[in-house]
Amino acid sequence: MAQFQEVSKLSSQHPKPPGLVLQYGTAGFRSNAKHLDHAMFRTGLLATLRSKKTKATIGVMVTASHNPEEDNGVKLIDPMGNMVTAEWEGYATQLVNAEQDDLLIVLKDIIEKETVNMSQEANVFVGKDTRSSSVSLSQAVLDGVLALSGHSKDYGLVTTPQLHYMVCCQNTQGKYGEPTVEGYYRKLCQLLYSIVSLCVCVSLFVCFFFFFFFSSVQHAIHSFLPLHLSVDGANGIGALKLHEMESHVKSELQISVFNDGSKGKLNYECGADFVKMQQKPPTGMEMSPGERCCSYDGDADRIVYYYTDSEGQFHLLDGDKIATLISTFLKELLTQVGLDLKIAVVQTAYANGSSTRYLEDTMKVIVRCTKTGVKHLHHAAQEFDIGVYFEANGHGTVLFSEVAEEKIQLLTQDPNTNDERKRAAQLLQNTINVINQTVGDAISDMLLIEAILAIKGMTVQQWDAIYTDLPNRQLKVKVADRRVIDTTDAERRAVSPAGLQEAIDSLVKKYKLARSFVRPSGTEDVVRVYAEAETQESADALAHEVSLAVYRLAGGVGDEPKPL
Ligand code: G16
Repeated sequence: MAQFQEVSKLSSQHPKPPGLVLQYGTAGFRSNAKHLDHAMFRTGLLATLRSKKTKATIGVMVTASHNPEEDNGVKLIDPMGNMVTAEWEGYATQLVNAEQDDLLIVLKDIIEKETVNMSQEANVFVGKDTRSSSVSLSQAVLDGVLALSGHSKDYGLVTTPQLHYMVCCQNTQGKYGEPTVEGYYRKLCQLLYSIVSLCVCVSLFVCFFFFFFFSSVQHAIHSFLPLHLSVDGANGIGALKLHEMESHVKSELQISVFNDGSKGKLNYECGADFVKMQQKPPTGMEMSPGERCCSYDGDADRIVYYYTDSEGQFHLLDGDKIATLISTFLKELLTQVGLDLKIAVVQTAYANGSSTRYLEDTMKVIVRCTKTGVKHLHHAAQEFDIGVYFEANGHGTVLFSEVAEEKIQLLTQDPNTNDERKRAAQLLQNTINVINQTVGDAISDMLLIEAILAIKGMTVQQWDAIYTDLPNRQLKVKVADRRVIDTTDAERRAVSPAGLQEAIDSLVKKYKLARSFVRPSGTEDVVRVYAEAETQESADALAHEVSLAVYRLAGGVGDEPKPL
């Protein structure tokens, strides 16, 4: 077949280094950029097959997100904007790791297994982050699509969630929105405006003091706005996109962007991952006491908030605090509209114990725990009418079932609904629209959080005070082969190597309110160690002791972990 001849010809321009094996990790392939050219070309091939199979547009995002500048990676996006299925992750692994001479055999094998109709048209959307290596790597993806005669659309520099959004818009024939970056801003920003306007109306409605104080709604809006926020763009794509978005929200939200890529290095001492792991502000950020700030990661799919108090102490509001704020808000609105919808929060083992206790005991919402990786959380969240999912690292969003969306929409149109209920339903409807339901999205999450804080008249300090985090610490340990660690129970217990879990159990017993687990990272060549305890000293000591156990029992390399 002529198509396969083209694959052979073009793949020789993107040859696989013999013997190199890449693992499909937590969010796709990720490695030093110099190992990835063949992987990108072959991902282009696979995306084309997936598009033919599903008769829909597929997305390929070239990014290594929170990893250092020299790394790169690829995320594959399925028709509804979610991650590809586990089965296709398996095909991706086979295709990317096939030696050069076996490529066609593996390709044909996938076509046969999936009964892909090769005469079906294919469409692939491609995007990239700001890494210098992303230019040639995204070209390799486009070459892969071309080799199988697929059509591609190169969106160039976009955030990962923007590409997820485009794919979903395209495959829903515009029902989800317009598949352009402008369409994305319009959808998200208009809603911030309407949410904030509604907020003022609701405030006026419930608080007669304000009603008399402000002579008109118009006056009230202007007294209230604009909100102000400082954003650390991690020297990445998020900063570029915030500048692009500015004109859409300038009268509602004034954003000061730091680490915008004009001088600093991507993710270096900045960004959401740095802030969460180090529990300190990013460099390059000007912060005044009490001022609300947030950090994005390298592809703007994660966000964490923070502030410093008058004593200069740093306070982090991570994914757990974000999930709590959003689910509280949604639950209150559901009560106001009188809808009995099942709401749940999905977390991972990294969720702070205090957050889980607060959600279960005080808020009385269902809490689920899954393995790390948004694909797992997304899947679990789909089981509920409203599924709020957030990893502690700030990666998350909210999913509404079709039934939930329909019920809410019906209420906004029901002539028998009283004004107060209708207003709450409208607010819920607007909230749905501001949320990027395809994947975690720093920009969308930020706009939602800003709107919620405005609506509730809440300061960042009040938000932070909803519950107090247990002190915690995350460390990384280098081992010869991190696959020696296998886990169970949503990664909360290690089943190998022998003796490791027993060692962790006895270390945990030494400290009050303590918990610890280890797991191999799916994005970096390290083992991650998490510990929490009653005091920071205990959490630090426990994390160090567990790191030592990993180093000794799982084949640590380099120097032994040192106490903090
Ligand atoms: C990716 C995944 C996240 C995960 C993170 C860390 O984030 O999308 O779900 O939490 O990696 O994963 P691991 O602990 O396995 O290294 P990102 O923002 O880097 O794409």
